Amino acid sequence: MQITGPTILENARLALPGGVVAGAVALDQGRIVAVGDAPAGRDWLRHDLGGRLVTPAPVDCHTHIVHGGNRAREWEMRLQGASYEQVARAGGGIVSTVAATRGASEDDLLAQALPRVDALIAEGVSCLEIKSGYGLDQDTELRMLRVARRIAQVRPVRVRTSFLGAHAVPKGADADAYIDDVCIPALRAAQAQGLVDAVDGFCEGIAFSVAQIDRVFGVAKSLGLPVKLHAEQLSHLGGTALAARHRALSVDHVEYATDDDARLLAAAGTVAVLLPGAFYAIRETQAPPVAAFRAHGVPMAVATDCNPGSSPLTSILMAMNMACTLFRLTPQEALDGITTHAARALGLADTGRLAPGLRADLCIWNVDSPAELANRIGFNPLHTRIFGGAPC
Ligand code: DI6
Ligand code: FE
Repeated sequence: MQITGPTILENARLALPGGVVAGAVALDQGRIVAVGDAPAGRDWLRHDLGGRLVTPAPVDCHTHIVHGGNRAREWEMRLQGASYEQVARAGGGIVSTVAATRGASEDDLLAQALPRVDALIAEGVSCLEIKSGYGLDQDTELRMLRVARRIAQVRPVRVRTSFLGAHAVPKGADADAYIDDVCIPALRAAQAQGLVDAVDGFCEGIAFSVAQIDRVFGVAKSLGLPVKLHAEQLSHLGGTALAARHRALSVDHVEYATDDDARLLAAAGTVAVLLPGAFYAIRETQAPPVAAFRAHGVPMAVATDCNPGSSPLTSILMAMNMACTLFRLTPQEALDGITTHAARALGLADTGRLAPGLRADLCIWNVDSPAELANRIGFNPLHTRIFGGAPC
């Protein structure tokens, strides 16, 4: 498909938040300029989409896609019966990826990440969030963030970075000393170099306490950076309430969140990011409180959590499928979750919806409905990806 000037994509099914309508979408100069009825006048280039579904391009709002090595061996251990927490406490888990990441150069890390990035782009993803957190020392945390920024220079995709120094306690370190002497100084250095868009943490028994994360968030605030948090993934520790108090962009995982947590999130305007790939891969049995999120009006995003341990997933369509099958989201909720609410989880107001004035980041699919998009497993019905107005 060619888009050389003002263009109308007509005879389409348009996925709007809440439902699908028949109509057209008009693009000009990299922006969406009309949705619904095709504008008249002007010389528009016209493409008949033959009734295909047009959605906002997916946004993967939670990934650890930059990392060294893999954890296939640990997966084999877990297949023999070890739990994710047992493997972590035995020196596997996040800290084993830390060793592989520290040992990799910037070019190595980029080369390892790109095939995963390409898999997401092939499914239409236009924007991805990338976290640090496998360095746990200043050099490596900054190296990961530089690689994340480079990805947006070598591929047609936007990248939002999150500093995740508070991801795990390095082997042999004291958690409090690590936060004060390594994590916070690294955050300040990364921010000074323009490498950080948001600050994240892992609030969990095998990671950091509410008080420790609170210190990191205090520094984020003083630097003018928004926050987000891995919270209530394996147990209920109170991270969600902390994040709501800091008006976080998102809380992520939230399997063990409560009805009270949902109320706090709604009041704070914080997005709940559901990560069904991690739920699946670690054989979690407690599903997030979707009914409470719905009842209180908490926006639910869906993402891959692409990482080598708890969610070795590089398919946003599979994340959609799993959110429906495992968490019983409707396909429409799952689609809103990988578009509108995912953009909001990154604080992005210029993408994630089909609306005039937004960036022309959209996908044309060889399907009729969100259900058809989410239903098949391992099948990619992408017809055309349009990124900032350009098919690519
Ligand atoms: N929760 C997760 O699911 C990932 N990080 C986190 O805090 C797991 C990362 C890993 O297992 O390497
Ligand atoms: Fe994660």
